[in-house]
Amino acid sequence: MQKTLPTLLLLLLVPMTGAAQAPTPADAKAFVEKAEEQLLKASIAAERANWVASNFITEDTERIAADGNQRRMELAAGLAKEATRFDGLALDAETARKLKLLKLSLVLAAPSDPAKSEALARIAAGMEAAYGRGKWTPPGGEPLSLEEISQRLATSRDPKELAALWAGWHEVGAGLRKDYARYVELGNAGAKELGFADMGAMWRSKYDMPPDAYAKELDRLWEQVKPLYVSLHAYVRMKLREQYGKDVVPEKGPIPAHLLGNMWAQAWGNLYPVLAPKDADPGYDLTKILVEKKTDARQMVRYGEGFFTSLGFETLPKTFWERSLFTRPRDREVVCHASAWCVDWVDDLRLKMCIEINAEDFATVHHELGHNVYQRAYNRQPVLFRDSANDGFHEAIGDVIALSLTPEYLKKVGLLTKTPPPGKDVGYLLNMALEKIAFLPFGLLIDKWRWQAFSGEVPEARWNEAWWDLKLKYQGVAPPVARSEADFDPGAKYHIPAGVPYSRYFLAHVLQFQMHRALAKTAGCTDPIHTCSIYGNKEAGAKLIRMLEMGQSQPWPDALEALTGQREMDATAVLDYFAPLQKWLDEQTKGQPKGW
Ligand code: X8Z
Ligand code: ZN
Repeated sequence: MQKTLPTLLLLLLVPMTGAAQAPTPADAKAFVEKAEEQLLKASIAAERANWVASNFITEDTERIAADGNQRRMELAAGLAKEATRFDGLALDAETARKLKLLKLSLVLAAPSDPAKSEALARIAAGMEAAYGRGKWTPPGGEPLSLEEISQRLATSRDPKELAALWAGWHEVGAGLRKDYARYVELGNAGAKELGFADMGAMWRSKYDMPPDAYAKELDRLWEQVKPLYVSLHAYVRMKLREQYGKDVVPEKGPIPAHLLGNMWAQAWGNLYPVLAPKDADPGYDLTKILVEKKTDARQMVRYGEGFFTSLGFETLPKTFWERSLFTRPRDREVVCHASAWCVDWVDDLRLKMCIEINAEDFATVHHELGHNVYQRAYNRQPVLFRDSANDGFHEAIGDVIALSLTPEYLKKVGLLTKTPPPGKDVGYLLNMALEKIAFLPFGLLIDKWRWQAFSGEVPEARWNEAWWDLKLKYQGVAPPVARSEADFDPGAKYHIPAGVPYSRYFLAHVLQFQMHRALAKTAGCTDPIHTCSIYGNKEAGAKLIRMLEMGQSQPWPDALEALTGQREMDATAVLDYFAPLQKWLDEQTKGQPKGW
C-alpha cells in the first residue's frame, strides 16, 4: 500500500521523539522481542552455512560460513551494546533475564570495525577447516587422519611409534599459531567493546555469578576430586613402568603423554587392557561385542535412541536419520569431531560424527544424543532461553545416560548374554575412572591456558611453555619429545581452533555424577550408584525432561535443584561413585610414590 504524506511524517517523528525520551519497560520488552526474532533468523542462516561447511570443507563453504557467522556475530554484538540502554530500569523478571543473556551469551564478539569483524569471522572459520583437514604423513607412508592416528595410538605399545604419532599430529597445531594470535587480538577487541576485560572474562561471566567467583568455583570442585586423580595417576604410572620399563616411565615424575592411549592424554580408557586387575575384571569387552555383532554406525545411534525413548523421550525425527552424518565420507573432507545440531532451533536435529565401532564411540553417541534431546526439550521456550541452564549442563546430559550403560543394561538390550559375577566391580570402575577421573584436570586446564593467553598474562612468546606448565601442574604429564615456541600444541586440540569454551566439560564431569546419583535415587536404586541404571524408568525420565524443558529460563541453580534438590555443584557424587575404587587404588599403590 502507498503511504500518504501524513503517515510518513509521523513515521519520521516517532523515532525522533522516542530517542529524546528515556526508555520505558515496554520499550525494553519490545526491543527484546525484536532481538529474538532477528537472532533466530541470523542463527538459522549461520547454522545452515556451518553445517554445509563442516560436511564439505572447501574454500567456498568456508567463506559462506564465515559470512553467516559474521552477520550473526555483528548482530549479537550490536544488540548487546544496545541492551545497555535499559540498564537500571525496573523490568519484569523475564525481560531482565533476557537482556542479561543478550549481553553475556556471546562466545565470540565482533569488533565494530567491519574489516576487523570480517577478518575475525574468516580466521575462525579457517582454523576450524584447517583442523578438520589436518593429516599427518608418516615417513614413506600415506597421509593419516586423526581417527587413524588415534586408532594406532590407542593400541600400539611401542613407545617409539607412539612418540612419532604424537609428534606427527601435533604439527597440525604449529600451523595454526599465527591465525590463533590474530584471533585472540580481534576477539579481545570485540569483548572489550562490550565492557569485558578480555575474551576470557567474557567466557567466565556466563554462570549466574561474578566471573572471579566462577574461576574459584572450578578450583573448589577440582580440590574435591584431586586426591582421587592423584591415586589413579600413581597406579597408572606404576603399571606403565612395569609395561615400558624405568627408562621410559619415571618412578616419581610426570607420565609421558604419548603412553596414555589418547592424543591429548585426556581420557585413558584405551589403556584398560594394560592396567586391568586380573582378579576383578568384569570379563567383557564392549568394543569386541559390538564388532562381533557387526554393529554399524546407525545401529550404534539406534541403541542411544532406544535408551532415551525408554525414559519417555520421543523418537528422533525422520529428518534426523536423513540429514545426519554418521561415518567419514571417502570423497570429501569433513569436520569429524562429533557434534549435535538443531538447525532450525525447533526439531531439525542432526548428528555429525565419524562413528567408529568401539566402546568409546558408543558412549559418545549417547553424549551427542543428550545434546539433541536437550535442544528439542527447550524448543518451546522463547529464543533467548533456548539453551542449557549453563554450558556444563548441555555437556552432562548424554553422559548421565552413558553412566547407566551398566552390564545389567547391556544384558537387557542383548549386548551381553550374562552379567559379570559379583566382586568384579573394580575393573568396571577402573575403566570408568580412566575415562572420567583422568579427564578432570584436562577439562580444567584448557581454559586456564586460554584465560592466560586472552588476558595477556602469558604473552604469545610463551604460549607453548605455559601450556606444558599447566599440563604438568594439573595432569602430571610431560611431552614425549622436546617442545619449543615453534610449536603450538594447544592448536592440536579441536576446541582451541574451533573456539569452543572447555570448562563446560569439566563442569559436566562433575554434574553428570551428581545428576546420576539423584536420578538413580528417583528410580529407586538403593545399590552402590555405579551399579544403578535408569534405563526404562519413566519417573527418572520425567524429572530429567522437566529440567531440560526449562532451558536457560532460570539461573542454573534452579535447574539443578529441580533435578537433584541441590543448588550447588558438588563433586561428592564423584567420590561416592568411585568409593570402592579409591579404596582399591590405595591398597595397590601402598608404598608407591604419589604425585609428581
Ligand atoms: O567435544 C566433545 C564432544 C562434543 S561436544 C564429543 N567432548 C570433549 C572432547 O572430545 O574433548 C566430549 C568430552 C570432552
Ligand atoms: Zn558435547
